[in-house]
Amino acid sequence: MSIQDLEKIFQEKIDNEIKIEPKDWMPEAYRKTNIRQISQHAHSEVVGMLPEGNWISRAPSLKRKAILIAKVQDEGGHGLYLYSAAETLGSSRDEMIADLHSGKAKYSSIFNYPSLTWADMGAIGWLVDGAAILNQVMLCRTSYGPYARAMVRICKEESFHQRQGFEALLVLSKGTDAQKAMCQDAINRWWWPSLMMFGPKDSESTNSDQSMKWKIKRKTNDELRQQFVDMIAEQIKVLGMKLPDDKLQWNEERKHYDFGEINWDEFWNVVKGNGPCNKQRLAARNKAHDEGAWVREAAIAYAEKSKHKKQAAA
Ligand code: BYC
Repeated sequence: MSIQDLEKIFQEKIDNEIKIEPKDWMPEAYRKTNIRQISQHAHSEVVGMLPEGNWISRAPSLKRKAILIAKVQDEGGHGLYLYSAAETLGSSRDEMIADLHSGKAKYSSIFNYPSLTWADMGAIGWLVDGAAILNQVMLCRTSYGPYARAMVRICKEESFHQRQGFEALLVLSKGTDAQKAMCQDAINRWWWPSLMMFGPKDSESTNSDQSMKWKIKRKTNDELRQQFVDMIAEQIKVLGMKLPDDKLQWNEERKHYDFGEINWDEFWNVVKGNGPCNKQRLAARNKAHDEGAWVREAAIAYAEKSKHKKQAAA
């Protein structure tokens, strides 16, 4: 078959909402874009365990600790499904992890901010997982089959993550003056970085056009960000707190909330590795990887031993 025929079949599948599967022919750029996005997503899940992991030993009750452990474990699991999905495109896990650890690969900007108080656990669940879930519900319909299927399970778990975060903040918002202040302070610090999670403005987004055409992305960065603002601007009323944006206002004509300008210099600075915690996060990942070397070596040795035993018995 000629390359034109293969491209035609590929495009027809995309147009007819038929998923692209690992063994199907696909343009090299489609493969690369998926490897890029899925591996960045996997890295975000794994690095995303760090700001919350930091609070497991300091959770205020046994119940909160159990919930937080479950959430952080879920994130590790999400990373694993996503690395597996990226591997189906021909990239090895070792390669992807090496790129993360060397600082070459990107991961979500949000995880380069520090988690300073217990209220940050609520704010991360409500705002960060809230932003993640809007983006990820769309990805359940992404055109690459293994990625779309991984997202279905991930979304179910993210939905629990968001609710637990909101509930943790709700308790603080009804607490003492100090607890209320801690809740407001966490919202103030996490709001703008959460908006940055959706990526640059559409006019600056280098990958969006092509990814929308290939149905890898179903909504643009700005569309999802607006959807998030509209959702949170209503939910915050239940908490009786304020979003740190004087320009936030319902626009009757647009039927959306208007909001202030994001600090894009801050965003790009964090993406380029100069955020408050970039170095700390990569150091923690590298340390965990080095300290886990013996587990990987033991697993390989065990697999070899089992293989020899089977061969000897045959
Ligand atoms: N941070 O052309 P654009 C979670 C990069 S974790 C850093 O719009 P695209 C959770 C972008 O990569 C949730 N970099 O890109 C875990 C591109 O650079 P390259 C993570 C960013 O890919 C634990 C350049 O900027 N979710 O749920 O079309 C606890 C231009 O951008 C960011 C995902 O990963 C950023 N925020 O759109 C709690 C979802 N934004 O690669 C929660 C999957 C942009 O060309 N990913 N860049 O060098 C996506 O949906 C898309 O990749 C994005 C960006 C919407 C993020």
